[in-house]
Amino acid sequence: MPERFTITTPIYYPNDRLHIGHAYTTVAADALARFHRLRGEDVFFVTGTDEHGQKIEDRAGKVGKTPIAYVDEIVADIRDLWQVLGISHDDFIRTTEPRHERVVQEVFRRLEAKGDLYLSQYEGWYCTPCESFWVEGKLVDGKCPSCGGPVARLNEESYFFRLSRYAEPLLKYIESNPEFIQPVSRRNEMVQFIRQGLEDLSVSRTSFSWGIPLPQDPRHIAYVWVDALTNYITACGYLQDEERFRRFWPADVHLVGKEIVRFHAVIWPAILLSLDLPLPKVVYGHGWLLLGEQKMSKSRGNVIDPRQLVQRYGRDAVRYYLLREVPFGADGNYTEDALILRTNVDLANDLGNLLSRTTAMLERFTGGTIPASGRSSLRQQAEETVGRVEERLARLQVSDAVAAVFDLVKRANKYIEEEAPWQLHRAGDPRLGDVLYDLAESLRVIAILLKPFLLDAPDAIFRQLGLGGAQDASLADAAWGGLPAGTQVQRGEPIFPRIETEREGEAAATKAPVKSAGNTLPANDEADMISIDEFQRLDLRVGTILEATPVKGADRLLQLTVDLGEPEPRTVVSGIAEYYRPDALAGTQIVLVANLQPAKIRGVISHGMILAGKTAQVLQIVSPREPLPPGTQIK
Ligand code: ME8
Repeated sequence: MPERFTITTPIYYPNDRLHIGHAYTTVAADALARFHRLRGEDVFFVTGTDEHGQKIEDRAGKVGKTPIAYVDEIVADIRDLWQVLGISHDDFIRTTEPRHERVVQEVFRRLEAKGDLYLSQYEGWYCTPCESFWVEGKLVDGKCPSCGGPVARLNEESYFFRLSRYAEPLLKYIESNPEFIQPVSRRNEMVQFIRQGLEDLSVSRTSFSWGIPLPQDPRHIAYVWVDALTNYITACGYLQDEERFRRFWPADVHLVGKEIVRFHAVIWPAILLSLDLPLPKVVYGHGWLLLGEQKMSKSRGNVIDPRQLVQRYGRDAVRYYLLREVPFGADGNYTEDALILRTNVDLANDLGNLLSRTTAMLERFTGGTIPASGRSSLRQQAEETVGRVEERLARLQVSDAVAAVFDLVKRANKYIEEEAPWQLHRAGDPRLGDVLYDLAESLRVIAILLKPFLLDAPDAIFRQLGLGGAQDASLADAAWGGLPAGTQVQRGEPIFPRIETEREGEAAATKAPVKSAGNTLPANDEADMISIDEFQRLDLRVGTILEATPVKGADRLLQLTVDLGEPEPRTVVSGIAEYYRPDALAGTQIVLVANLQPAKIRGVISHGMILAGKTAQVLQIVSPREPLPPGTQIK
């Protein structure tokens, strides 16, 4: 029997449309689920919706709908969103389903049978957006300590769960299972919280009706958090399919946002202890996506719609950004600029160019046939990358795992520069075959390792390598050497076209000198000025000089070989020989006018012109302040 892996997301409130904060958790859980499937494990990945409670009842009332009609619409929208993002959940649980209502009622019976349920009076505060009870002393300036929103005074009859009884057993459990609450900072918070002592928890309400009635007293409805947390065992088959339940429970990972770790790492395990059920292996509380300084949240209304981003940039770009940008566990700022930059640099430039350069060189040098390989220079790094991805995902370091794959992408790009296959080709060097095989095989391994994270790119890479789709490839197939010699590559479209932004126009505008009274700068005549459109006709790009050699019979000229991120480097003739020694130029970054008509200079065809500043004494090549990927456009 294969190993099994159970992973859950929070079940989201369908009180409003979801935003990229929810997509963040769900895409991360999806990546982990896909990774374990890639390893051949039997995965159970569950997400769903938390549909009861006062918040939903109030919200539905406000728009004149019944709660169920209200949530039905939003739940349909949520299911559609997960489809748009390619989420591969095995179950979608709604707390309004009969299978769940039965389990919640039985849980209440069992808590009572255990002596953990008693009737009393709740007097204190309630935060409806968080669906949380608070004692006076915990409020901050009279507001909810979790979301900062207003709280309401409650005074009603309620059943209580003897949470206080479980403080000691919980502390012991946390101590002997250091993996249980992650990251460590959240574990420390929880330990501190429990050490202060746990009060019994109010677990029923009588002042509204949208929820599951307690079997022992139907005037009371189950506190929505007890209802919601129970979803995890319902989905695994508790009290319905004991065999399935034994197989999939306890969950390996409850992935949640940091604000609800308390419910998952204190209340939920206490309930499970009372039910004599095993506790989840890991509760991981990740950080927040912020918009400016603030948490993106439905109640604040400062939200970004993931669907729009997918429409604009594609699902792989959005998934990549969510998985890669913020170190998993920490908070991070969302900006669309960062999404565009990630896409252009990592996906279009690094990954996309590696594929297009590799397939272009194969077409040119071998007629598109994957050559046989003798010695490999990338094998070791590729093998280490597989290990690194496994090890990082085992520790739920999702962004670091993605970064490990892109380190291999970068290494392969560097390898092209180092080995200069076009020179090997020119020289008839037999190492050409080894180098080209290395590149194509690395791409195959990269595509497999990307399968948990990206959905379309791995297939596209496989197809361009002549391997059909990537859907059947498993992690075992990432072993080096799986690409058969003789395979015919099929060069295709760029897998990630660069995203051109509307702001290009603005950037160009800032380059125009500002005319003002008393301006001492040389003022341009209107007639001398060019329009943005004219400026934009210039294709200025960053390049890296690979090699510089003197041009025979011309003292002032150097012949440069420049990497512009294209399949083959460019030859450029430049009048800088009096200022730079050829051997000092390799590795220097330059700015090239890339769409200049080719010109023959002293018998050498020059494809472009590099920019430099010149005074009477010196000449300085224009370089970006910090290195940029070859091919980066200057705007
Ligand atoms: O809390 N950044 O549901 P919810 C990162 N129904 N993640 C975010 C986020 C942000 N800005 N905003 C939301 C509930 N999330 C309960 C859960 S579970 C038994 C019941 C994600 O709709 C994150 O995972 O308020 C957070 O914990 C969850 O959405 C809250 O979703």
